[in-house]
Amino acid sequence: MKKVLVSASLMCADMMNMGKSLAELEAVGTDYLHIDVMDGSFVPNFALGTDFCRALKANSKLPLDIHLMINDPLYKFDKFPCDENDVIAVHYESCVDVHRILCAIREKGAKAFLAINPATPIEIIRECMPVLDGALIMTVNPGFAGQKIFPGAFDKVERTRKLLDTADHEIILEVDGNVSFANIPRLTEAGADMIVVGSSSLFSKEGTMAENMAKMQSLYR
Ligand code: S6P
Ligand code: MG
Repeated sequence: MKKVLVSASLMCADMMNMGKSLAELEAVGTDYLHIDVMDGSFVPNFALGTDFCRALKANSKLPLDIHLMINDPLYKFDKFPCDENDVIAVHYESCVDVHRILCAIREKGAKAFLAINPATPIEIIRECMPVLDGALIMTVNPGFAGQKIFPGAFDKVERTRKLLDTADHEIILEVDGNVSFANIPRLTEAGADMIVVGSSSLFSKEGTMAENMAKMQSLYR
């Protein structure tokens, strides 16, 4: 079976039973906990934050995948707990000096990922590749779960894979947004090696978490 890293979007978990969800996520073999941090300004929604991340660190062994959808992340990212196994993703669209923050994330000891919105061209990734551990391609506009993938997402992922393969070190290609059972084959075939999974797959009400994970794994191409 192809190895694809699974990052579970906790925004889609049962907030009133987070301890149970964390235990289930560990049991089914989730690789990362995806935390959508939203400030109501960079995106039109509020969600999750530093206290939640600290609680996860204290209650789970799984590494964090912190997706910062906030303005001025340079002055805020170091409020989040992280170590060398954790990912911090910042948006190109949210900061003037994106190279500076990517370097600062690495200096802090975490993995630096650069996230881009559907309308942002992949070419901006090229100049940052020497300091990148991963690229996060948003396959929906950021802010909400339960959206539809944007037309052209598969082609964008394929072009990004080709670009990242020209780097002199391995760069992970993460995709986020409507990573559904129907879209997983095309996204993994296009070169995604880390998938953010939420309401349309891992947390789908169609099956148990274990059944949903097994179904996802059968769809990797
Ligand atoms: C969206 C956010 C995502 C969602 C995830 C939800 O702004 O960054 O991480 O939580 O995409 O999954 P789904 O299957 O509902 O699209
Ligand atoms: Mg996200």
